[in-house]
Amino acid sequence: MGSSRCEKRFVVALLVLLLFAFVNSRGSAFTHKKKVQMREKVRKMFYHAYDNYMAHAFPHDELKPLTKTFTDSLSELGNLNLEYLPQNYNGSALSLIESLSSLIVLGNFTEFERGVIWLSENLTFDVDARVNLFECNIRVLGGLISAHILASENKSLFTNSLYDERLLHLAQDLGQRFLPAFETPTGLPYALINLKHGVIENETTETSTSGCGSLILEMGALSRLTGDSRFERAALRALRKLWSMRSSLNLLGTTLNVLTGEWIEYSSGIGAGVDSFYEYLMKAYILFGRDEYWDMFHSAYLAVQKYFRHGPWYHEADMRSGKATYWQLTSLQAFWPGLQTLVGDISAANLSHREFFYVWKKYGVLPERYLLEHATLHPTEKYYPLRPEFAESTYYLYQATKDPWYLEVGESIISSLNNHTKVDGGFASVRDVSTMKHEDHQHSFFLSETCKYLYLLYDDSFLAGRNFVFTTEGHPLPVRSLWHERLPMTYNPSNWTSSFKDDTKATRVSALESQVCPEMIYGSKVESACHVPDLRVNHRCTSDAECGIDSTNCRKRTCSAASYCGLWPFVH
Ligand code: DMJ
Repeated sequence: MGSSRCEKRFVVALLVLLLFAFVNSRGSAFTHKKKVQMREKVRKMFYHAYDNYMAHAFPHDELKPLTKTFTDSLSELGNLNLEYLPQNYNGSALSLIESLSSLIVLGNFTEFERGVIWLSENLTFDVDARVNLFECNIRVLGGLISAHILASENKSLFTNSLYDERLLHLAQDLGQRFLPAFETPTGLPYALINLKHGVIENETTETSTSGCGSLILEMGALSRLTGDSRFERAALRALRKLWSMRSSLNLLGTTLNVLTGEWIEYSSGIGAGVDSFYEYLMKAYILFGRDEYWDMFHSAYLAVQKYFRHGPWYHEADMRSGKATYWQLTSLQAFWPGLQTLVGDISAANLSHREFFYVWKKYGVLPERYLLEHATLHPTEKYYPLRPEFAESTYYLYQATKDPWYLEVGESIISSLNNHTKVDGGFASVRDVSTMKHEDHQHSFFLSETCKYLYLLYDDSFLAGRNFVFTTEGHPLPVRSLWHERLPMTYNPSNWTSSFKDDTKATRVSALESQVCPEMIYGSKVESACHVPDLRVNHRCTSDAECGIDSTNCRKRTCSAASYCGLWPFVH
């Protein structure tokens, strides 16, 4: 009996040792060499996409990788009737504009310079093309502004000529062409604008929350760079109007009428039609330091956590009642853990990120829509158009925690993309994730976002010593004290969560934690975001005392038998 107990102890000790060895080997699985290999894989992916675009589609907007032809998608986004386009229209080199900041992140200044010179000499917005204001803002205006800043910072590297600020002039010209869209009684902009003629007669008056509520980063940056305040004023007026339309629950709908300021679709979530609205409130606060943005974001964030969140998932709800409407996961929602990481709500981010990864693994890539109640694909929205959101969140979570598990997730994303979407002529969208049948389209955000976030996951030297905010299209904008009304003390690399490189030094602080965590009194009710991170960034623990407080329901997390903090159910 005594010896068998001893044997058991020995076996247990051995198992513990093996587990330790396994955990350590997982931790060290990503050696520097492996990171370099992964980075090089992503580099190859980017150039496979970029070179094919340049060979078969440039200067048109996007590549059709199966037929090695092109699509002028920017105008098509807003202009279903192609007869609006002039006959000799050659597109707006959209994928080149989108690639510029990625080329700098990859360290290819020569190709960046070539692109800047070509655009400076050839790009014009004086075309009779009807474009989607939001898409044109995040892709073209954002791409040009970011590239202008990067070109100005690296002026001395230009070999063939001096950088003459031409990208900024182009951005200013484009911004001016946007302004007529804002001339509505509400200040909410039309969704579509003709670049040459302004708002056309009988233009649709319907737009989305993200369409009119996420213009402030690019328009604000344009005003700061040019000294012309009209752009920022227009975007801010629209944002304030939109915020004033929130319900008493601090929720917004998805679509609205720009002339009357009335909601059309009352159901909303954190995905399509709304996503970047939340993102831009938080990022505008970081970029411009205005408390107004933080106040809006804070209220909106609490409302999302309260009415949309169900465990790690986010469903949709009616803005008036807060009652759940659609129980669906959408691919666009996958940006949310990244945004939560910026806020410092790491454990909530980690939980959701794991669920997105579960669905990613189930299908090989993320389907556009997934029915949570039935754990199945949506009957029609089964596609995966090379979206970046899941890679983006993986990048943010790795930056904040340095947990090598996220590097493994990145590896899995990279192999899925290479296995399922790489074709001879570039990277093709997936039409149906259950068959992996392709669609002839390489979206420009694959170049500006998907590849960029994956590259930064393994090599973030571009960011060394600098603070950048990435726009919703992945274009970096520097956080400048000159643009700031008040530099947030917490947005400082030394006390930001990204500095937690060493597990033993981790402390329970998070970016902007002081503003997320305090209790707020609404009437007599105490409401709180109450997030306290777990002691260790990898959520490992030896006792309950090392676990934090869950941000959604404010319940204390406990340490499981497997030494992991979580909201574990009681086992009787
Ligand atoms: C991108 O254009 C942007 O990330 C946008 O905010 C959402 N959709 C695509 C990528 O999926």
